Amino acid sequence: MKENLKLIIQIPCLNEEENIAKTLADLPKEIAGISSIETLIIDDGSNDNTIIAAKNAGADHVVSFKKHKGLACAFMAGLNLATSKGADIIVNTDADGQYRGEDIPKLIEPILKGDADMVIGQRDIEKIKDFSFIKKRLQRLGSWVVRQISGTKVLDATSGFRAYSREAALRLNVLSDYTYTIDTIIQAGKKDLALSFVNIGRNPDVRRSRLIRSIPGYISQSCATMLRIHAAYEPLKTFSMVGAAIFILGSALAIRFLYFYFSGDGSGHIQSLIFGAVLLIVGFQIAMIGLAADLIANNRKLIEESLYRIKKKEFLS
Ligand SMILES: Nc1nc2c(ncn2[C@@H]2O[C@H](COP(=O)(O)OP(=O)(O)O)[C@@H](O)[C@H]2O)c(=O)[nH]1
Ligand SMILES: [Mg+2]
Repeated sequence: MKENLKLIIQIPCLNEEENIAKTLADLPKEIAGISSIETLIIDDGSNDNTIIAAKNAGADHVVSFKKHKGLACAFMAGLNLATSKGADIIVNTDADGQYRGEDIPKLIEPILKGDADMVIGQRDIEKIKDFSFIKKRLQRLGSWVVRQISGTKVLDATSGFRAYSREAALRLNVLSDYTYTIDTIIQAGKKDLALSFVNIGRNPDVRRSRLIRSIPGYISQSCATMLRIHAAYEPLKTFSMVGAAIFILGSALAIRFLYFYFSGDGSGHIQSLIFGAVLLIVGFQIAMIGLAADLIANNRKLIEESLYRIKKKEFLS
């Protein structure tokens, strides 16, 4: 890696007037191997005095959305801004002090060593007293699903405490407006970015989570994200699997009908013949949609490559 490395620590905020000063004060002022550390606050249209509090507490860069846009949007704006300001490494942390500044050197170490593009700080979910039994089970199940989809070894998929190399920051494109945590892991897996994991500590919650307002809402949002991102990167696989399942069911019904037909009892099974034919058509159509989606996904790959090259040039100056 080059010398004079710049680390930017970004903190997306929504109404964090009360916590931001303490969180900023907890961040390390120097780290071996890093020549400058700057902080970046992305205020998502807060209606309290988050911006003033952050500026008073010495934040280096503060951007503010006039209107609330969602955490994923703030996260992406942070990555783009940090890279435009010359960051070689970007750390994302929460404003409510859940994560510990003292863990940042450990978090960026795999990037400094040249071993990783993205590092996830993993909490020991079972030991978190603030998480209910159900939330712990869901976190583990969710991380398992993300592991299957992304082909990575992530254990704490929803951790927001992460480090990104400049390369990863230029490559990731989050389109959802709610969560970026799952989306970025799947993208890292699909884009062959090198992922590392480090174990981190955690401070007790100072307030309720604003992201997980209700568990059913959170589950449905997360499932939708996983489905969409999986379909975006593996469209042929996703659609042809669904299409094939329906097609096989239709074929079974058609074979059943043919059996009766040749046994001389065809007229009594017209209903199942119609149902079978419908399933065959629907299954085939879904597989065809997969082909169209695959063509669109190829375009996404080209567009992402162009965007990467544009950003790389644009942020160089
Ligand atoms: N930009 C933005 N940040 C948010 C939003 N909701 C929460 N945050 C920030 O994201 C971080 C994590 O939020 P939090 O409510 O603590 O959720 P938790 O991770 O489940 O504890 C904090 O820094 C919040 O200020 C939002 O809608 N937009
Ligand atoms: Mg929190």
